Amino acid sequence: AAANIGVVGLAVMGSNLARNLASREGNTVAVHNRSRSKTDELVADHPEAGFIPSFSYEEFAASLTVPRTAVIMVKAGRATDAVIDALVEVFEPGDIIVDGGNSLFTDTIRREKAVRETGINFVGMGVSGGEEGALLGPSLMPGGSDASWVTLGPILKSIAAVAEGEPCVTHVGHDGAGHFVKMVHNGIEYADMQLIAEAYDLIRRGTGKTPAEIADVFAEWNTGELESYLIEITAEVLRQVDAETGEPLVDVILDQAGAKGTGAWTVQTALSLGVPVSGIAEATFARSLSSHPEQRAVSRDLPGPVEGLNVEDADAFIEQVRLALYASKIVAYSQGFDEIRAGAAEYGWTIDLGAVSKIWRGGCIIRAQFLNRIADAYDAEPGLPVLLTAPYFVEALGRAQEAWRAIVQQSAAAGIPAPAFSSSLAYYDGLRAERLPAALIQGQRDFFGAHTYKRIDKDGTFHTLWSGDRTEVEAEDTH
Ligand code: NBP
Repeated sequence: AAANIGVVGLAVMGSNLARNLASREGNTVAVHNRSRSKTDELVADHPEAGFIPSFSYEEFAASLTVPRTAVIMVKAGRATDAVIDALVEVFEPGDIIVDGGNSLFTDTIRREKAVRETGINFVGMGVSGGEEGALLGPSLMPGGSDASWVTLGPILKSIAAVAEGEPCVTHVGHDGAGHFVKMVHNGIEYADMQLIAEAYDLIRRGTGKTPAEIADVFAEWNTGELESYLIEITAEVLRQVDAETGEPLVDVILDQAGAKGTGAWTVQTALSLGVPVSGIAEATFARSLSSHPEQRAVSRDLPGPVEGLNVEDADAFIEQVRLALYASKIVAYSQGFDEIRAGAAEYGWTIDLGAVSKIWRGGCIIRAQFLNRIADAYDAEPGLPVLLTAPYFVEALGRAQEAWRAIVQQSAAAGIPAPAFSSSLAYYDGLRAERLPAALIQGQRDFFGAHTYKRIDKDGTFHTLWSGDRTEVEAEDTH
C-alpha cells in the first residue's frame, strides 16, 4: 500500500480531481473506475502524476495506506450507492469514504447513517467549479464527522481554490450539511444566471445594441461591484461569433435552457422548509418555460402591448438595468442564505454562514467580489435574520431601488418577461411591508376551514362563527 488518497470514478470530474491531488506535494493517488478504459487512459496520459491504478475494489483498497481515504466522483444516485456498497466491503473501521458527486443531501444523511454503523466514516462533499475547478482548485463543501475532517482537512485545503490567501474549503457541518450547502449554491447560481440573462435581454431590446456591444457593457460591469465569474463569462459568450453563419453565437443557440435538477431540489427543499426563495424558483421555472416549445408555439399570438421599450438615453437605461441586477442579486443571495439557515435549524447543523460565503469566493461558479460583503455582514452579526438588512446591503438597495422599480415597470409595460427582477422586487417589498394582506388570507381560512386566527390587540386564538351569528369565540390553536 502506497497511496494516501484514492479516487473512484474517472470521468471528467474524477480524473481532474485525481490530477489535482497528484500535483500536490506529498500525495500519491490511487485510481479506479468501473470500466477499465478510463483508468488506462488517465494513467497513460499523465505519467507525471504517478497514479496507482487498480482494476478491482480489493486491489484499490490494498493500494491505500490505513486509514484509507477515497473520494467517489460518479453519477449521483444509484451509481453512488453501488460504489459505496463496494467500498464498504473492502474498507475497515476508521477508513474514510468521501462522496464528491452532486448527491441530494437527504441521500447523504441516509448514507452517512448506514456507513457509520460499519465504523467507516462517510463524508458527503459538495464540489463546485466544474472540470476546470476540479483540476486547478475547486470550492469544496465537506460535511461529515469532526473526526474525518481532522484527516481530510489538510488534503482538501491543499487542492482547493485560494481566495485572498484562504483555501476555499471549510467543514460545513455534519452528515448532509455539505451537500445541502452545495445544493443552495447551485440554486443561487440559477438565479444569478437568470438575472444576467434578463439584463442582457432588456439592454438588447431597449437599446438595440448588438451582442458584441453588450459584451462590452458586461466587461465594464465586471470592473465594479458586480465583478464575478458569471458576468465575466457572459461577456465572453456574447462576444463569440458562430463560425458557420457569421452570426453572434447567442443568436444561433436554441433558446431552451437545460437543467440537471439541483435548482429544482433547492426550490423543493425551500418549499418544505417554508423559506421563500422566489428568485431561485423563478429562475428554475424560467428554464422550464423556455423548454416547452409546443406551448410557446401556440402562445405566440397572445395579445401583448403595442409599444415596445421606449428608451431615450441608452446609457442611463443600462445603468438602471445594472442597479436592478445588483438589487435582485442581493435578494437571491439573501434568500439562499435564508434557506441554509433554515436547513441548519431543521437538520441540527451548526453552519457558519460567513465561512460559507468565504469558500464561495474562489473556485466555484458563483465566485464574486460581492461574497466578501456577505462575509462582512455575518462577521458583524452572526445571527443576522435577513442578510439584506445588513448595513452595506441596505445602502446598496437604497441606491438601486428606484432604478429597480423603473426597470420592472418598463419591462411589464413593454411585455418583456423579467420574472427574476420582478419577483425579487416583490419579495423585497413584502419584507418591507408594515401590514400584509396575509390578514385577509387568515380570515378566508377561518371562514371555510375554521382554521382560526390571532389578533393584533390581544393574546389567544379566535374563530368567527361564520355560518352562525358571526360573533367571535375564543378557540383552540389549530393553525
Ligand atoms: P458522470 O456524472 O458522467 O458519471 C460518470 C462516472 O460514473 C463514470 O466514472 C462511470 O463509470 C461512473 N459510474 C456510473 Br455512470 N455508474 C456506475 C456504477 N454503477 N458503478 C460504478 N461507477 C459508475 O461524471 P462527471 O461529469 O465526471 O461527474 C461526476 C460527479 O461530479 C457527478 O455526481 C456530478 O454531478 C458531479 N459534479 C459534476 C460537475 C460538472 O461540472 N460536470 C460539477 C460538480 C459536480 P464508467 O466509466 O464505468 O461508465
